[in-house]
Amino acid sequence: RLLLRDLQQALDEGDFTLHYQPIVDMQSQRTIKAEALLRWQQSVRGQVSPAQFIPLAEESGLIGPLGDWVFQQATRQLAEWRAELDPDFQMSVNVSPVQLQSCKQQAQTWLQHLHDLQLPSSALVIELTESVLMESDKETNAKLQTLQVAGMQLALDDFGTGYSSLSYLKRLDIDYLKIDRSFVNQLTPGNEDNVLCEAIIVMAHQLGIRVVAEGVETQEQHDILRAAGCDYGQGYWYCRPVSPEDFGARLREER
Ligand code: G
Ligand code: G
Ligand code: MN
Ligand code: NA
Repeated sequence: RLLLRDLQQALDEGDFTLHYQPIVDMQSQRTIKAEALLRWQQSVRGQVSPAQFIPLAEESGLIGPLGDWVFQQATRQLAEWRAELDPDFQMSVNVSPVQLQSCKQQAQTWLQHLHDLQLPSSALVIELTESVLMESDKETNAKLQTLQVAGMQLALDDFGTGYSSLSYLKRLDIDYLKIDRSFVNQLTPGNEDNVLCEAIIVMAHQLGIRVVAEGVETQEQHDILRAAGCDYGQGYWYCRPVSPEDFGARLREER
């Protein structure tokens, strides 16, 4: 059984790492952003997925310090890549709704941190799941608005899996919508289900929202999405989540 003690210890001893997965421009297939993904290599269990330990971190309050660590690590890496390889590079970070709710000064803390790194807020994309929008209280909305006014961008993750409502998209002024990989999986030429992805893309564009397709695993899926006007792609067909060293090497090769 996964224990809070193990998580706390992992944080104290530096056993968490971040891997990065490319987000590519569908037209040029250039890597223009990365999503930071948390990894935990545990001595006894091996790799433990965030899907397993994030809920425990949320229940216990450890999501605060853990989320801070992710933010600091990802932004430091971003500053390095922007300075060395691409001044326009962007980083996407997953943020738990509980993390947003638990820290009163979250927006200010993040903005100050970016300022210290001399990073413009627009270099950062915060990925939220629909649960944030569904349950969001006044305070959470105010925090998100503060971040957006400062230039930070918001992405709605796993789109299509929850109780999606486009009214949320408008209300929060979402910048990116990430089509969940369960939809992208189904894409095959001539399949009637393709209209789902196509409709999402058209609607998003009409609302001024750009679209990222997640879980692109085949060239066929890439071609269908590209033809449908999808802006960005992410998935094993382009590249798996990789270590910072491997990601840097990939960027260097592309640039
Ligand atoms: O890459 P992977 O299969 O491990 O991701 C599983 C889930 O964990 C995904 O839903 C992803 O959004 C989430 N996740 C990955 N990294 C982080 C993180 O740093 N913070 C939070 N809150 N969730 C994360
Ligand atoms: O929920 P979120 O979208 O943040 O999580 C991203 C998750 O998707 C990570 O666990 C990442 O490892 C995984 N992932 C990325 N690309 C692919 C893909 O092409 N196929 C599958 N099955 N998973 C992917
Ligand atoms: Mn995500
Ligand atoms: Na997702």
